[in-house]
Amino acid sequence: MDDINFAVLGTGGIGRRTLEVSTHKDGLTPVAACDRHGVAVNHDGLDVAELLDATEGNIAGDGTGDTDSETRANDDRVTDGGTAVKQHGDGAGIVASTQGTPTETPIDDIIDESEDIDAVLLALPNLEHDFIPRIAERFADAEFEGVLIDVLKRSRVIGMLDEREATLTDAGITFVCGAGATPGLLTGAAALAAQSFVEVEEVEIWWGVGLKSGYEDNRGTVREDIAHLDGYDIETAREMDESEIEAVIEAHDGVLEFDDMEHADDVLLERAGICDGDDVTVGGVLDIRQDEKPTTTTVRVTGRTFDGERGTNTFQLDDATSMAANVNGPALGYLKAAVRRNRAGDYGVFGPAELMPGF
Ligand code: IKT
Repeated sequence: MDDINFAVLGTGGIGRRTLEVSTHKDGLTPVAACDRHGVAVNHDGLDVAELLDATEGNIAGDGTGDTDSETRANDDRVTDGGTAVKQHGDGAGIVASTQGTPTETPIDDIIDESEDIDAVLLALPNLEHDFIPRIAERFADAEFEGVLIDVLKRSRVIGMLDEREATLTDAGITFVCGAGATPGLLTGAAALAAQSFVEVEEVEIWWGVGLKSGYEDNRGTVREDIAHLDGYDIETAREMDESEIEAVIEAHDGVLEFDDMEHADDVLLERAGICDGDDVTVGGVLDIRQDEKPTTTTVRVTGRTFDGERGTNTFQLDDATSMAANVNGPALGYLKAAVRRNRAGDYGVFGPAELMPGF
């Protein structure tokens, strides 16, 4: 029977929706959350409804990646160097909740409470490639023994976590990287679809997201996506102010198409022994004018069977399931799987193609 106390770093779209989804799941008790300005801790369980009410539309350094300054502020070891571009995400946030306490060191405050926490979901921006790996190191240095889990996207970050594997293992940490939708659910689906084959030739991930009403909540994700467009990278995307982001969206008539994204599904499938990372492609369409998905999210795995056939196994998400459902459900499912591993003494860095998520 699962009985898991967990914390969420970041109360942007992902952090808040994770808290919400957890209330529909057995065995998960959210006991701590933080944003740029505050922390909420209750080891008997947070009042999620009150916290969501207080933070909805009132995001403080929202943990979904809006600015370099926000990244710095979330990384409370680093004093803000003053590159601030004032943008969305500077409301009172968690401090507006009756459970919230103001702090200048939100992450350290959660680390201080972590002895009684089984798992920590890092729903933080990763607009500096090593930001999540550095957070992991801080938990290891503080002798946290438990699960860390993130929903990061970029392939190159996995290597940075692998470099820290010995430190994480020595501390007793089970780290799951890339546990959202892609990488995450869709990587895991590709790993299952590959089982029919003895050789995998190609994995194609193609996603569709409609974000009209969800745009405010997911500005950080949109910013991270823009970094994948031709002519942009993570540094330029980080420096853009809101009006520049909106100008890019406008210039594309509200529909952004991405081809050959640097998404860690490639590295994660390769490290699970399924295929060569070069044979994995990730792309998709983000439509900010409507909530309907502009295209059906599909994973196609092409390979050869032991008995000489060549085929393509296809996995599709229903157009009715939202990005929030497809990111946060799997994140909590992988969190459950990781806690089981951790309790069995299995430490180190894992990807979504190596674990079967709990439900
Ligand atoms: C992510 O957050 O995992 C990546 C985003 C795409 C999500 C795909 C969801 C598919 C669906 O709900 O059908 C995007 C790349 N930011």
